[in-house]
Amino acid sequence: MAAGRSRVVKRLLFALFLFLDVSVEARSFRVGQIPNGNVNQCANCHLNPGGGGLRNTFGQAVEAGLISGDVDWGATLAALDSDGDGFTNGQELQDPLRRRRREKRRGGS
Ligand SMILES: [Ca+2]
Repeated sequence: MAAGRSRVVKRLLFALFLFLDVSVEARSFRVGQIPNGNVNQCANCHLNPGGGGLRNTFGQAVEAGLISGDVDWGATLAALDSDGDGFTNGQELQDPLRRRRREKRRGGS
C-alpha cells in the first residue's frame, strides 16, 4: 500500500516537474521575432508545441544565433534550410528576402 502511494507521489512530482520545466523554458516573445511566427507558435522551434524542451533543427539554428536572448532574423538564418527539405527558412516563413523586421522585442512592442 505504501509502495503504491509512493509511486503515485513520484508520478505527480514528475508531472509537476515537466509542467514547471516547460513554463520556465518557454520564450513565447520569440514567436513575434520571426516572420509569421504566430502561425505555428512555439512549434516553430520546439518539438513540444507548447514550447520549452527540445528544439527542432530550425530552433537549434535560432538558438545558436540568439543575440542577447533575442532572435536574429537575418539573411543567414533566412537562407538556411534547417530541416533539409529543399526550402529555405525564409521561404517557409514567407520571408525569403528577409524583408520583415522584428515585430516585437522582448518587453516592448
Ligand atoms: Ca527547409
